Amino acid sequence: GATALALTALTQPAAASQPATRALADVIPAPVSAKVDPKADFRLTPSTAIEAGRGARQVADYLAGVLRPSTGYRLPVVERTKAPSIALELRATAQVGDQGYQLTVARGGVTLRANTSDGLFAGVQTLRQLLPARVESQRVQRGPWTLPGGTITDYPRFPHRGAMLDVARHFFSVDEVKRYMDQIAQYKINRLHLHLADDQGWRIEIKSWPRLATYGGSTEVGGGPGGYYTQEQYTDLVAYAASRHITVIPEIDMPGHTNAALASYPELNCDGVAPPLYTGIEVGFSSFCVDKDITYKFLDDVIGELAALTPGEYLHIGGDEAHATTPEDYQKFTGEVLSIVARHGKLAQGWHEIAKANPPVSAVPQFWDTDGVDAATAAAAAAGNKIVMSPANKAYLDMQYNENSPLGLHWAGYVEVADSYDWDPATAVQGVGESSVAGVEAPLWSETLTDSDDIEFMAFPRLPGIAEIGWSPKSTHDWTAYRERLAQQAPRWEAQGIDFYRSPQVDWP
Ligand code: TNX
Repeated sequence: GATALALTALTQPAAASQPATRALADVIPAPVSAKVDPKADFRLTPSTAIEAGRGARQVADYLAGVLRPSTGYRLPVVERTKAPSIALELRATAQVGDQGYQLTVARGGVTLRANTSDGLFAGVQTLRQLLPARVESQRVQRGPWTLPGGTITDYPRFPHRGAMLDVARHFFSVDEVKRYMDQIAQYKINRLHLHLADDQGWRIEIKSWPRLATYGGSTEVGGGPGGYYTQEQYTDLVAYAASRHITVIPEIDMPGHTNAALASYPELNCDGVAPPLYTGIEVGFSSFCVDKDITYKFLDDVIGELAALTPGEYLHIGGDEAHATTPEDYQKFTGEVLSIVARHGKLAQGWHEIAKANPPVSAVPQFWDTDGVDAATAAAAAAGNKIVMSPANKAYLDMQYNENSPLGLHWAGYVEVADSYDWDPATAVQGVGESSVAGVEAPLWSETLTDSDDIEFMAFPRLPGIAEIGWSPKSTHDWTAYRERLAQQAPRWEAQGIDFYRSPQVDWP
């Protein structure tokens, strides 16, 4: 049982590479400000409590859940205590906005303050990284559990810091998606964009058009069995994301990337003939039938059901690589889809091609190209639209690291860890300045990926760098310092069972 484990752990030597106390600013993403107080270290003990003020209970329970397995401490979550504690307080906190926090570590205890529970959750991720890496183990480890003294004041540069997972090319189970949510939340990623439909598969149950999932979801790249989420499973995923303070943005890609839907319902095709299911990796060959009324009835049903499953403000309407749709048809189609989304009370995100369709100012084009030039995206920014930055040669997690990488593609180039860290969202696209940037997103396309091991090998170590680019002040951006902070994440990933790429650009411990 737990006691036996605790005793075994006590007899194991601490890893030599892990210093007893971490440095206050050795966190990813780098904090806005860290004022060290070397006399104010705080040590967790078996009698430490977690104090949760009004509105802080959920984050406090999450923190306890992170700390209990490795410390073996009880860490009761209480409303008030005189015992030394980690206190989480939701209260007016200057400077940090609606996502930031202030964390003070003093001899007598730790105080984490924020204006919102999102801010408290972000602060908990910092607190967690300030403890020794073995805190991430699922088994009892030996202490000491010392937090470095001082105060961190921290808040994000951009509100939107996203990851995207392509569950269409290969299907990932509910548990695999939850695992990725847990991993990205550590780096203050607050959006998970799920690419739910593409040529190779439709992955969300739509009750009014059931064959989308049962037939359109029945295969994947390479011919495997595919799969789909029932609405109940999807709701569970959305709730799990919310518990990690992540908003899910569901994508139905269209008018291209739609073979799975076209294969499921012949009436959606201009010629009334359903194409076969597709298991290859070409893009740009499919299109919804822009001139048929049933296309818009279908989309109204699909978007209606998806909107009802989505507590977040945004639905993603895809719109990329519509090479089988004429420019005129694309304009017309995208205009219709944008109004359907609005009718269902949602705002639209879409790949940057949607900027060509006169989107409303609330729509968010997501830039994915590699050359940093797109006139329509620049015009949208000038009109007041916010842009999400995902330049493929920097932010695409499915690009191979080098020519020997066993997974990934390289159409946007090879993207080593330093490359993915070497860009600035405020200068990534000509004509789109800092104030037009909603944030960053790291897409992970899954043509070559089949399980969590594959996801982790591509996302780690690049995802933390994209997260830092989205969160940290530009003034902290420095590869030489970053690669050292990054190296220190490795024992944490090992303790979490994350199978990461040991890039030769980083001196891993
Ligand atoms: C391009 S860039 C795509 C996806 C592919 C990806 C592979 C963009 C919006 N679309 O359909 O999966 O490249 O890297």
